[in-house]
Amino acid sequence: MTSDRSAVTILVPGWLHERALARVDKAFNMVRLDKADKSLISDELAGSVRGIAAMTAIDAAFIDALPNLEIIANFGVGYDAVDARHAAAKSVMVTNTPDVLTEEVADTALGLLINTVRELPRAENWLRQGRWVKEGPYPLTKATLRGRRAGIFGMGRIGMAIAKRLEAFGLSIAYHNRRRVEGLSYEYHSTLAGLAAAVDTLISVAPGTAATEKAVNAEVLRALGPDGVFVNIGRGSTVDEEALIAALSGGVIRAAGLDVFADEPRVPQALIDLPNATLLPHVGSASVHTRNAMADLVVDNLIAWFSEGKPLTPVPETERVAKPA
Ligand code: 8YV
Repeated sequence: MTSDRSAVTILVPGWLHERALARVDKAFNMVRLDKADKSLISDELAGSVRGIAAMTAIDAAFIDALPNLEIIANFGVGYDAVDARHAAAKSVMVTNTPDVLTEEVADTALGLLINTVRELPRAENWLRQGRWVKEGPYPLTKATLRGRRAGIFGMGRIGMAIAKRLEAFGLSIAYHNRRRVEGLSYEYHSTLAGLAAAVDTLISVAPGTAATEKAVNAEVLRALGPDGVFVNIGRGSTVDEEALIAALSGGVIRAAGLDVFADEPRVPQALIDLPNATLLPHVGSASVHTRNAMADLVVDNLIAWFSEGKPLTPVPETERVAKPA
């Protein structure tokens, strides 16, 4: 079967990592499209596409426009942009890129937390702007990591890797998930507001789903309290950004460190203007090393599907989807 692969059409809508493009092109018949818009699909293309490799939104209409589609290989562990439930209903497999980015994202989360608490980017700017010479030392930071109690919203693989690091830093750890994680000794809270009330440092690693939409809201931020620090390394959609801006400007919480936003790459000017917000342009997994590994996993999933009939990392919604005979 392997020798047939070059005849299999894989559609790549929008931008994709270069290494993934090169490997898809080598292993399959790659067709590129400006974007995942069904009006761009010709009748001929519609019938021939059997796989998609993408890091863009793939909605139900796009899936429906491709009658012979078998698999969507998503670049990223988060697959909120892919309608996986619709894919499952249409017997289309969806894969993501877990594990290979876990440690990188956890490293970034810790860096972002320390930058937020100890104001390191601002301290560096102080030096660069010549203020150390002119005005003296950078002011002592009001916040410290010492004695902090961390709460993790989303205790999956990345949440665990963050917790391991936080333990090494001497912080206590609690978490909120839909369900308690079997065999995990960290304190569990059945509600996010309950977790926020019990800690002063809330780290969101939660995926973007209907259930987590704007879950970090005014009530949760109030519960976190005036020394509270909020870090988001998961998805921007899990936060009510207006409530966060209000909490940061009104002293409801002390500071926030954000790698993800509701409408990327657009970041609200009000957040950019806030001195107690530390902002990163969604770089959680963005090293050459880790993005190469993610690119490889995207393509290896396609290869495994078309040669073995089983992908390496299916998402839970489509775990039972079988390869058409
Ligand atoms: C990716 C991410 O960069 O894996 C994820 O879910 O958020 C990032 O690591 C992103 O998905 C690519 O768009």
